[in-house]
Amino acid sequence: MRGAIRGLGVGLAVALAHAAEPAGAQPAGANYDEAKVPAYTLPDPLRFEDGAPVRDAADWTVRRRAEVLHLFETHVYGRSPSPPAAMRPAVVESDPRALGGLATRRQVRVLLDGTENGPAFEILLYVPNAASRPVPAFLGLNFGGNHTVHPDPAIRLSTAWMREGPGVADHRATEASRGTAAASWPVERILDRGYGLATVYYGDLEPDHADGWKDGVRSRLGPGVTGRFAPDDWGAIAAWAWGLSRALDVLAKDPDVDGRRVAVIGHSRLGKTALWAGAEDERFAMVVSNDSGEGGAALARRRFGETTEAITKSFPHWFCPRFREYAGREDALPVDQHLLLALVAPRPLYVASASEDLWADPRGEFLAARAAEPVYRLLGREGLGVEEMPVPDRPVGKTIGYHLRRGEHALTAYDWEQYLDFADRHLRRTAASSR
Ligand code: GTR
Repeated sequence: MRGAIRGLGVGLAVALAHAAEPAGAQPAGANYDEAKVPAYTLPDPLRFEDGAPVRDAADWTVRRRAEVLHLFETHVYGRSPSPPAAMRPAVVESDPRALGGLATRRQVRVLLDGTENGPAFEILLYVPNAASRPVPAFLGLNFGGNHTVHPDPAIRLSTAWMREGPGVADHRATEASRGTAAASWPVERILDRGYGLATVYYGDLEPDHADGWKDGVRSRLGPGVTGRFAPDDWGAIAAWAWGLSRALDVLAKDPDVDGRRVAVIGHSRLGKTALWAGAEDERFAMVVSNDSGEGGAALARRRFGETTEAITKSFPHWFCPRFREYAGREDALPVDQHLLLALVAPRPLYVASASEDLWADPRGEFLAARAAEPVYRLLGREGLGVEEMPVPDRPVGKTIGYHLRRGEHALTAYDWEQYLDFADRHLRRTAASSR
């Protein structure tokens, strides 16, 4: 660890010197030495595929943005289907005095083909009772079932397939798993700050394993029913992101939620998912990526920590089949992750890293945010506004926010506090905007 510091840019050297706790054991066989990061050239966000310059906001908004989106669809995440016409939400539980009166709780089962036994997912929604409605809200997928985000006994226990873990028996959730992820979901704090919170179990959309597509929306709704996926058929990340957009369809019709002020958030693989959802769906008013790493906010060309080879080997189902062709050939990629971040522009974007999470390449996440800035500026927004990577626990940024939290790979109360402050800056109704 110490040796590696020599090759670092000044900013990160300072950052890591400050955070000099030894990083938790990072997966072996990866490069964690900045000095070994190969030279690379990033695709220019402000140049069309044919080499012509993107001259102004209209050029970006009308043509270049669509070009970049198409490249991610056909080379990284895959093409997703349009919303199902027969989709129908059904409120299965609600209580106006949940959490001791702090919130209104609603649980909505979204029937994707309109039938009770068809593909479906469940939204758990909390709306603060003290705030004037409709409220801005955060929407995020969870890893272990809605019942894990809070010990509230009224949350319906998920009956979907679960990865083995605490409180899970034979891939089914048990009562013992209630509230086990509460540390990542400070529900009362979010409500106290005047925001609603909506969450969905990502496994409702597709169980997260190589054959998960057989039980998920990819086989029950879109192409790929046979399992022979075309090179640009949607992967699991695209399926989870598609689910976030379907959840937004429902929230946008909820009288208590302001559908124009919904922030999409995700941690790690669900951070990659939140970024793709925000890139594809411009209805999301703000996008938050927490420690998303490779295939998320981190630049692939740096080959630092997890690489395209490693991720497509470990999780072949996450991306479209064509993405595997770039394993070890990152320079041949027609995109890199700064372009994914640029697709969120001019909307507020927050990228966060953790100092010990080298597998996710914190510096690569910061550099991608910085490299997306020219698009924000072209669209009249200040982006990060800093050149150097900040030291730990010192958030920076304007319309692009960034922090390097001291510590491990996790979504913590500290991270949420920064996202709530950022949302206050960008989503709060000002006197002018509420007219
Ligand atoms: C790791 C994976 C990362 C990240 C992480 C997570 O196994 O290599 O890309 O997605 O999982 O989602 O927790």
